[in-house]
Amino acid sequence: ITANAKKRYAAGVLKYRQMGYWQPDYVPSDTDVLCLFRITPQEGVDPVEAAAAVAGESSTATWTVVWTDRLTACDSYRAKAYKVEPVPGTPGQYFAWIAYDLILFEEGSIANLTASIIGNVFGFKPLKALRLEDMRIPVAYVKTFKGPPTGLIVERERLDKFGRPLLGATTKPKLGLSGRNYGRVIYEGLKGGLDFMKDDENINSQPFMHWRDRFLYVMDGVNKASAATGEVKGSYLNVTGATMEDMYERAEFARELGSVVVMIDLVVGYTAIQSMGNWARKHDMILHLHRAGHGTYTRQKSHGVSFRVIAKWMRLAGVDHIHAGTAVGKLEGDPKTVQGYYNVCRESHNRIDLPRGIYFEQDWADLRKMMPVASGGIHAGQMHQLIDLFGDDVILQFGGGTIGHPAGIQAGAVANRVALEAMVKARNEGKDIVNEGLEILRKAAQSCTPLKQ
Ligand code: CAP
Ligand code: MG
Repeated sequence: ITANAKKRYAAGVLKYRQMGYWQPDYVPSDTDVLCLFRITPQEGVDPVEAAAAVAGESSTATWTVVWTDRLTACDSYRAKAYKVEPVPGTPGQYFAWIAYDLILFEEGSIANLTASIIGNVFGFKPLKALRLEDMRIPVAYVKTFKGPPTGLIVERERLDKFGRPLLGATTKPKLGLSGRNYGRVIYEGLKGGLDFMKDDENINSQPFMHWRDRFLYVMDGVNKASAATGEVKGSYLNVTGATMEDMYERAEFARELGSVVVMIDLVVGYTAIQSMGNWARKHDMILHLHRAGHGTYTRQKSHGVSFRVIAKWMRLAGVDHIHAGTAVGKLEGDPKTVQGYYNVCRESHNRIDLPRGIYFEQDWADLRKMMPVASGGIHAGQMHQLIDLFGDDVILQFGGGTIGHPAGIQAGAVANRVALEAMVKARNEGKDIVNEGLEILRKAAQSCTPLKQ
């Protein structure tokens, strides 16, 4: 920011406040979209002015008054910054609450919603940093989205698995296996006791294994493991591709082969995710969403978009599984914050819960629930922590934590299943699994060599 610009900002040359984007008396209506932004104004920029600028640029305004404003019902079209407060304990940062009239958004379109809310403002000069912390989607807008195609309740019914977390594993190494060897990993993991296996985020259709090869060998493994165990099993076939046509073709083939689930990745974009949600809804398929790339914009605490907001958008868009972090394991995450993400996925109504980062009540109007997925460097030795943190409605996914077992993949799966069942049983008997967790695992390992190993 140049000294001159600084002076202009400091002098209030930006006119958003005067233009009506700051309305401290405004009482949000039940149909408004509400946003909570964390703003870090440049030095000398008044936080209220900065909040008004965010409201302006994310709704109707540009940097100056335009004649054509007079040709619209600008009072209701303007977003309103209605509250600004310093963030406790973080000098220089402010929370800004902004309300948007429902008329500003196209029905059922994440692309349209986000083009406004995160469209221009993150590169805005008067701000050093900006973070979208939370959103309240009014019920009237929720009802214009179709939501998860299957939802966690129907998923459990289809799988016939209740009263415990589901178990999965990402096939490793991420890249390089041939179709035949890949299929063997799927069989071993499922036969050993996992409910799901999973393609990794970057496995699509590479020279060493084309997608059709993968799908054929994977489904061979799934069918053999289902026959051997008598359980419904699945493997998330990653249908992510370069075009929608590719993705539909891959998904159709997965369906023809009898897969219960297909997978896509956040990198395909919001519109593609909604289209795949429609496809899954039409064909009664479970839709798994991996979140590759999210850390580029969710990780920094003062800039970007919180994952709780992404989770809300994805519930509207319509996916059934969503990676939501672990708090233990190899990837960054604070336990309470991560629990907040899980609650966004699987509660029918979110209450305000500040320690977990839930700033708004959110009525989901019976939109189905997503199954959160815990993954990233976790293993059976953390079973007590994972169950304590996340309860039963979660998929615990151990990639390296299955395939890295010293006695092989099937042994890894056995260890995870035995650890899971021992821990759920102990919890149901009222044991203190947090403090006695390792003891419970050791006891279970006495009659299970793979777990002991
Ligand atoms: C996990 C994983 C997942 C990450 C994604 C990986 O493998 O397959 O992509 O967990 O993170 O590639 O790292 P491991 P998140 O189980 O072997 O660690 O779930 O947080 O989106
Ligand atoms: Mg991965």
